[in-house]
Amino acid sequence: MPDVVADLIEALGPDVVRTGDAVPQRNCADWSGVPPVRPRAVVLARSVVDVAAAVRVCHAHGQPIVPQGGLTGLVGGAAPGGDEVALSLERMTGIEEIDVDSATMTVLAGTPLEVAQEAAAAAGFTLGIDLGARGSCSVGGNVSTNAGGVNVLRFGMARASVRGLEVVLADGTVVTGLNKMLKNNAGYDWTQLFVGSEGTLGIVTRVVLALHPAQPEVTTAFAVVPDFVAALIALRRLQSRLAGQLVAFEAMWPDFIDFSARVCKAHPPIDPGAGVALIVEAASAAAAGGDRPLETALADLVEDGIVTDAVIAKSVDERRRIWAVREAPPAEYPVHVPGFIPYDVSIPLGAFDTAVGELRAALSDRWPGIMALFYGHVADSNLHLVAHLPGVAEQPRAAVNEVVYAVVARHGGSISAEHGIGRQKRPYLALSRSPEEIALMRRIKDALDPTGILNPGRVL
Ligand code: FAD
Ligand code: LAC
Ligand code: ZN
Repeated sequence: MPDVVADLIEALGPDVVRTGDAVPQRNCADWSGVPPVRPRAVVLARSVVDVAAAVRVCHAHGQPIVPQGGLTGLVGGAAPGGDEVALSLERMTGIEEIDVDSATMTVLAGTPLEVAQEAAAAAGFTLGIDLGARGSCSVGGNVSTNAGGVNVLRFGMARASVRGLEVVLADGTVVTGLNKMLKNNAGYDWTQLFVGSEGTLGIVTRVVLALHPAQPEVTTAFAVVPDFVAALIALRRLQSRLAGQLVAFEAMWPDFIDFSARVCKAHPPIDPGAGVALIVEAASAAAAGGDRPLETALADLVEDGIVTDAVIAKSVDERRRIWAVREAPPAEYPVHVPGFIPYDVSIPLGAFDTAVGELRAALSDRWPGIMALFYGHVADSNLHLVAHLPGVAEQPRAAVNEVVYAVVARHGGSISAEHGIGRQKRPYLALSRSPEEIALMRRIKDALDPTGILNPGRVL
């Protein structure tokens, strides 16, 4: 019987199916830092027809498949094993339609997020998904991980932007549900089942995204508060003053700011010292002839002694430089701290400050000199932590996980706020989900992928 690779080549040709030295290096790893592994083959699908054909062949052979988008995932979900076939969507790019009346956009799953954002803006809309990896990550990857990012406060997680999907099931069946309507309760909303399923239930090939009216202007501020308690007071005050106009509220602790400035050369516009730095962004009413409500609200917070100092970006370039303080480190970790251990936990906001203190103490007690950078989308209860032991070739990933997740579990948090479980967090799923929840997930997986060929070893 011909092997799976021979059958794939026969079905799709050698330009689509690459093996051996013809496997591109980029398809051998994702951003999570797991060592690169060359998969058995890479399928560079050109269309949903190619995806369905590849999945059918793999299904017939019981061949494991790892779906790949932009490969910016941080949990090893798209990093291939040597016995897997990587199914890459990177050639399946393009905006198929912008429906102005429905305020939706239909895109091929491999489309880079930034391309979709720019197309939405050109048509007078805003796309509700945004994250630092926007230039490289794909819309299909954003959907498959239910990505969070910097605008969740205003627009929700990726799932809130999904109106319809086309997916290829584990046996190669194509299911097309390109719904554009806000309301459609005709039976189960199966599309949401695939959102955040990390490639374990099906391959996403097309996405209908909800669009929002273009924001005429945003005001971006870099502010400093003495501590996290003040950050929470500022958040609540801004939320009530700006009534739904708050788009981003990011916090960065001193170690992160120091790394950003010293290592990435992204200097903050004001020195936060020992305080917590914030990036706050809000839609402004200036275009409608009003004032800049964020500016006024921050001035009041300074007067009340809650915010120590704040600057407002006065130009596109100043805005870019403020965001660079937040976005440069995650983009540069692999260069400066190879083997870095990233976390995207969530912690109830009331326990956040205590948990940050406990995490910092527990890590430095156990590993004196450890680098621990704290930052995050704090309005979403989402704390990022990046840990790295200087000069250590083999980072003690499992031991650091134990220390971090013990604190998270103690405070009733989640081991993943936004990046997902992938391979790297799989052993810890039970810290955040009950046995009954995991058993339900297993039943869903078994129903949709009974032979277990889709992204095995991820999530479950
Ligand atoms: P990949 O890495 O290619 O894949 C991710 C997972 O989805 C894998 O399990 C893969 O098998 C599966 N998959 C990919 N495409 C498909 C498909 N079409 N069908 C089925 N399964 C598929 N994440 C956040 O949530 N918020 C952030 O703020 C954020 N910031 C980041 C900043 C940087 C600098 C980096 C490097 C990453 C960041 N991430 C963030 C993580 C990552 O960018 C997101 O998880 C993103 O959604 C992954 O998209 P991707 O196309 O790169 O997916
Ligand atoms: C960020 C990624 C790490 O927010 O999720 O920078
Ligand atoms: Zn994030």
